[in-house]
Amino acid sequence: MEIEAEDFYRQLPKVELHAHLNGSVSFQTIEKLSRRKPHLNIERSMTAIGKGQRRSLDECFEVFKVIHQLVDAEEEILMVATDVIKEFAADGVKYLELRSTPREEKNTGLTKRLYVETILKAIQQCKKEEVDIDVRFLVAIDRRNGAEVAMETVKLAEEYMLSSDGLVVGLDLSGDPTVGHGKDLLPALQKAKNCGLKLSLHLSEVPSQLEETDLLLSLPPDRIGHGTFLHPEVGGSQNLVDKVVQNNIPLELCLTSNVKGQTVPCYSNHHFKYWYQLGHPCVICTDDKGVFSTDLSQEYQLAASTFSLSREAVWTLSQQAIDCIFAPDAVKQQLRQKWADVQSQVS
Ligand code: 6MZ
Repeated sequence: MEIEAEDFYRQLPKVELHAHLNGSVSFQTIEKLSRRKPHLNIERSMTAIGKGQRRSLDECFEVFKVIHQLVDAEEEILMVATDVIKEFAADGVKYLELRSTPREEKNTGLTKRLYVETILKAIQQCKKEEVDIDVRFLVAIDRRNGAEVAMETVKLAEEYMLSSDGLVVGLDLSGDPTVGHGKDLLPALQKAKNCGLKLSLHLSEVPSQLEETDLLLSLPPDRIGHGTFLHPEVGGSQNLVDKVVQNNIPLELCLTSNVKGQTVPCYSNHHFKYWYQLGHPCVICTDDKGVFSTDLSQEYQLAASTFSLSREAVWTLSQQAIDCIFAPDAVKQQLRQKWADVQSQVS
């Protein structure tokens, strides 16, 4: 007898490669945080976009500001990071690359260094508790903060890449895509690449970034976040597609995030279809599971129902995500074994 769809997707072992820490905070954790700061008067609609609701991308970025107010001290970062890791594990995620922008908060004594160390502490704590998930960290650059901060962030990331026992594996470029230009950040990104940090860059999340995308593809990055407007059917270009294909750069695709943030009009118009049909490596991800009220099982299920993927195709999709992780080959081998073990149990 075939197992129920919901159980199938939850039991499917999964890889999550595009998850922003503060966008991934669940409602339960937000409630705990709100109780600590009742003066902020946080309501549900301020931190999460419910079913059927949409916002502009600008409004989404306002939501992150509210969450940042709730999460501005060491203790809160530790709580948020451990809760998020455990929630991903409960959803059947076996390997997670979490990303977050180091922040300093004068009021609470938080420094960027302490920020990174606290996330690493959460990862180590979960490991000690034998939570069944391998977690790595990508240090994020918020493009709004400009070239100087980007360079400082790269130095911090490099330092922790060398001292964190393999937990820091790379760098993320994110933040409001309508602010700033990638050319200013190129030296920092180039430095990161030269010192061995893997690069995941948000590219063409909004239209009219063709020149920036072309420039940043010349690095080239190791993975692309979103890439919504890369292909010619949505105003991108064949030249950009060719560069992505020739360099075999995997795309991290976040269906609900793009639909709720209105950069994609509906699920069936999602660019997953274009890249999947091309046979190009695509990894289904959540982006901000708290803000967009989703989880990775649901995202796989939505991709399957929208694009008529068989269970076998879904299984292959989750398995192929292993090839795109930033951790070394030995970790990929362990994960492949894990997938094989689960497959032999269910069949
Ligand atoms: C671009 C995004 C994003 O870093 O404080 N972020 N950047 N596009 C998106 N699409 C919706 N979603 C999240 O997590 C929140 C930060 O992640 C980035 C933004 O910089 C946001 O402030 P952290 O853990």
